[in-house]
Amino acid sequence: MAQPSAGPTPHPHLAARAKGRRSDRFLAGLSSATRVVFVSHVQPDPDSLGSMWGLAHLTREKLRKPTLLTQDGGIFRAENRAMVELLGLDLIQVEAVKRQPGDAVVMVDSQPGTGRHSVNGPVTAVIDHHVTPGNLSGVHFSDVQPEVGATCTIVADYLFEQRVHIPRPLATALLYGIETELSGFPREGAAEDDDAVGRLYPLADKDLLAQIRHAPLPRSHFDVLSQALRTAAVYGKLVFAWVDPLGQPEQAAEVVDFLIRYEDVDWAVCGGVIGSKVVLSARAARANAGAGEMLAQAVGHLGNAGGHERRAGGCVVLPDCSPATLTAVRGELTRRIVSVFGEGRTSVPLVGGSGRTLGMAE
Ligand SMILES: [Mn+2]
Repeated sequence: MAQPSAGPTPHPHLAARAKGRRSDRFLAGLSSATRVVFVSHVQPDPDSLGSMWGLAHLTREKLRKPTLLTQDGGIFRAENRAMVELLGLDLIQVEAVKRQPGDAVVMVDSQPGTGRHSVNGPVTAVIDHHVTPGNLSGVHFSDVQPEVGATCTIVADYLFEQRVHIPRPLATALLYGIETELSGFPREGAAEDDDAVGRLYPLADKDLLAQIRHAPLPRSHFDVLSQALRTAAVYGKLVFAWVDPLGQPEQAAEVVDFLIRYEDVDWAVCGGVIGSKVVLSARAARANAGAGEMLAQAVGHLGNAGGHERRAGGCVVLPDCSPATLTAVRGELTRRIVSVFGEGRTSVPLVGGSGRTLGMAE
């Protein structure tokens, strides 16, 4: 299918590896599919949403095949909901998709076998940037680049490489996906991310972007921050907070983004209870901190965890919701997190109060 010649030109560093370009191999791997279904991790974030949308657009433009964008679990963060609504993303709950014989499944921003998604069955292609390894056996095409800050960067490269016109809402989504992954300090970004930002920015709707960034926040956002401040305990270079209940699962991440700014710590970890789960989030104040591996080590057999060098998330499913179980799990998680990230067993409250020794008070 002929493409408009007015499309963007490939970046020089992409043109240099024109032989066997990844975007060509990605598209070739889908040539026999009758439909392409895009999946991502649970509670898809802007990077997942932008990546699915970008690859679906590429697939439709270059292969003229029908596509489906799915949503695994809920989208909770106010900014992410605003992104979906304002940019008009068309998502179907992943469990409502009836698999057809000619379907190809493309997973973005995650890898099979990481416990971060509810999709089962064969996956044709994986495009991701997480350090946490998955099971790629049986996957025909994989492009995993942990050094790149966002999956949206990889997807934007494919679109530029294939000279596909990027509509304004999609450019806005890709830009926001990259921006959210590169937020915080130290940046977990690469030259490829900055290239993509520079090329997407002129194409994006800056007013909508501002509206998404400053989406109105629910009251629970402030309630959770208030609780986190009251429970935040400092163990050496770790500040650890516990919130029960969270208003929505992604608030644990909002807490650690807030607490990691404390000048005397290198780590912020938050555990939050929502329904029958404990959601965990971790942030490092330093580069190359191995946050994903460390949180996975701390959580161990209790659940699963993973992520990037500076940012990580995890989940522990509670065997039941009794107060005794919750107390035991909280105690065990606290001990494990303090032993991996903290120093000593004695904590000092971040605000007010006096020091405590682990196990004395839960
Ligand atoms: Mn990502």
